[in-house]
Amino acid sequence: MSNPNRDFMFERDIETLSRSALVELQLERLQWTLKRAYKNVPHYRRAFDAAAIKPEQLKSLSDFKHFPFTVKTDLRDNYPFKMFASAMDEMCRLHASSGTTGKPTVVGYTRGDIDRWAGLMARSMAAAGARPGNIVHNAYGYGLFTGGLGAHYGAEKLGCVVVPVSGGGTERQVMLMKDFAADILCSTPSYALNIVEVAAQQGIDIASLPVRRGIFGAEPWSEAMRAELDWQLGIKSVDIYGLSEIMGPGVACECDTERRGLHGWEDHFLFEIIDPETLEPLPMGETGELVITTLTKEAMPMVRYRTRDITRLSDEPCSCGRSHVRILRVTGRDDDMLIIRGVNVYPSQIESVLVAIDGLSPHYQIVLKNDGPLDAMTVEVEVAPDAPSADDELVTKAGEIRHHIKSIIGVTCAVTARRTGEIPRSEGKAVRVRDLRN
Ligand code: DLL
Repeated sequence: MSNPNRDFMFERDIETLSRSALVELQLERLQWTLKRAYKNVPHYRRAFDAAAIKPEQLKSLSDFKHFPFTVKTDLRDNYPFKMFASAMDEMCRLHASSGTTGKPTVVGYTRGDIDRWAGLMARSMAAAGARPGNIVHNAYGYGLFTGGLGAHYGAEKLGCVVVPVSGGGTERQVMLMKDFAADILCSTPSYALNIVEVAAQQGIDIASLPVRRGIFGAEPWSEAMRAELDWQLGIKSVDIYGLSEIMGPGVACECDTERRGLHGWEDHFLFEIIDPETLEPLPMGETGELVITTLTKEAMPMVRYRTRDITRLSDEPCSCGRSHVRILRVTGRDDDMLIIRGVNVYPSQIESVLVAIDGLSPHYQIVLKNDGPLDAMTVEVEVAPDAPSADDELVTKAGEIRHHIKSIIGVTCAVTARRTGEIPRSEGKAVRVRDLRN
């Protein structure tokens, strides 16, 4: 007999649509999007005119490569509302992402956009193993960040009971997870680790609680971190991806059948991988920058948005039966890539090495400084609470870690082993890199 849980899908017909039907739907929706963008958004009209291309010239998906890209500075240049294709009285929500410098990036939604987003989050959460009636402990931040409200509306749409705790107040989170018997934990992976640690400090065996799935995203994390979270929490951790400019969380999500790559919802988005140097589209399976086009967004259509996220696509069939392409784990952004003595390194690669070493906690930070004309990197990592931590023992441990980083990633760096509590804890997206360069 088939397992009813495993076969559950939120929108089976769409999730299992044939490739040819998906392509046909994408073409129709892309033509609609391009026309709407050109007609309603002066930025797109200027950009298409400069590229000497009109929406009507898109006859098949292969014509799309002639359309211009959109980049983050386009959103900043059109701050706050000039990227909108809907009038304010047709809209119902604004979100914004803080950004490290200057003005935030503002995004807007119509009522229809919010409903479609809730549907895609419900689809994602169902793929991750959430079921109607489940209690969802939502520790993504509420507010301008899309994580909290995105997961909230999705969980409700799926028929779950949401506990809208947001981030922070970690001791109380542990109490609520236990007392309300949450089935599903939604948070950044780094905040989930914080919750694990605080539970241990309170003498609570978190692995014995009923929670059985973690839906983790909003920041890069490694397979090693997944193994750690699965084990510590006694759950299956699932990766969820999204970005404010495109919608928020739920652009893509892993299924709990394979947990190998995130199904990107192709009825609402068109995914491309480009070479970030030449800007040419790359064939299926090659690694490059993810470029996303929205196909159903009314308030803020995004045409060929350069995410800066580095990944690859896979069209290998998935045993869950979903036909939508898989986006492999995003290991970092090209603007997060560090070049240390000529070697390219992503923080998540350092994480993979650290999580695999005995006697360490998963709390780490990378500190960058100038070393003459070069960049110098120091990895600061905490030893596990029960590990030896006399001064000389920390020095020995640091030497061992340095050796592992050198032999696995090939980069020479300094390492400082720290005692419990010396690395700041995350309540949302973790700050993995402290950049002290001039
Ligand atoms: O982080 C939306 C989100 C909320 C996704 C909750 C998942 C869960 P932004 O704040 O606009 O939106 O940040 C988007 O975060 O371009 C990636 O660089 C990174 N990111 C998001 N999800 C993942 C992930 C939300 N699963 C930026 N793995 C994106 C790696 C991720 N990086």
